[in-house]
Amino acid sequence: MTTATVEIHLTDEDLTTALREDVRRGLTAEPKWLPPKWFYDARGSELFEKITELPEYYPTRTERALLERVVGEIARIAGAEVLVELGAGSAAKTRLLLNALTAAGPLKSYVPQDVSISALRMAADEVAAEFPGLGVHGVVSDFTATLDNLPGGGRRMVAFLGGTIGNLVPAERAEFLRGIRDLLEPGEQLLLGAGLVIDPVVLVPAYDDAAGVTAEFNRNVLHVLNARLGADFEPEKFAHVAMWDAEREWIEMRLEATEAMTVRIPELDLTVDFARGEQLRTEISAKFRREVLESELDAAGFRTEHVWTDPDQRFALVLAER
Ligand code: AVJ
Repeated sequence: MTTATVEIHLTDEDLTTALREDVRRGLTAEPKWLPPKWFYDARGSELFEKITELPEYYPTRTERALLERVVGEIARIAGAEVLVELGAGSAAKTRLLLNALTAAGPLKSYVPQDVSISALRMAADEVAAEFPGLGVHGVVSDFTATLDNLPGGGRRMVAFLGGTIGNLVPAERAEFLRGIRDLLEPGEQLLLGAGLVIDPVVLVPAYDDAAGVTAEFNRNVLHVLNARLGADFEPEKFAHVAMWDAEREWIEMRLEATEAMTVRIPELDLTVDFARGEQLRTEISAKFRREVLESELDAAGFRTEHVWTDPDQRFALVLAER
């Protein structure tokens, strides 16, 4: 049986150092904020999986159906020897791509990247078992920190699916796209999944579901701070807020203090005051117009080869070439 290899460029200690820096910066800022990557401990990842199954949360199933429909076409234009998947997580949509790319031709290896070693190990082993003959080489790293650890050699296609590009603020997004472009050789490709701007009547409930799963996911970041930094947040005293920023065209998730609170974070030697009604920003999820996607890719040095969308124009898959 073939086995997957996993290379670790991110230790638990690195993660704690990054978390400490982010929390100090974000919670001493005005207004307060935290980066969304800290939602995803084991519980947060489980809650996210539950979100993807909610009736209101259309992005995952829309992207999946779209990918199912066009993956053959993608594979025909692609000709990739190596599929690199950023933020692979459980690699749920990857099988579709791997099936199509192996059927179409020269795919030799799959390189899943993720911050979570446990998710990556499992996904890499499963794919290796399912696709004998395919080399599987996982990379544990933080793609917002560096892309340097991703291997070269073989014609690559980098896949960044799920609409996670929208969780980066515009400046981070530009830097990230430029980083991928710099990593690639001419002729190599990026496959990007991105949520499109749609009616807020559909959009907002996707981030504020009736069952309250997204609210729990949002509050999970406070549980993470309690567990990893010894903070004494009372998560149930924070209310979930999801709002559409029509000007910047992004959904913003916030946690609103339902009463005045003082939170201690002993490992940072930090005390943080919340006024009643004060909001802490925990995530942006930007939605795009097609032209904006293409112009941002162009600015980063990519040429858009093809854009596919679902019939309701809620989600786009873009194939771009360096
Ligand atoms: C990680 C990009 C898929 O922004 O839609 C889900 C995370 N946040 N519900 C998104 C999320 C709230 C999600 N992605």
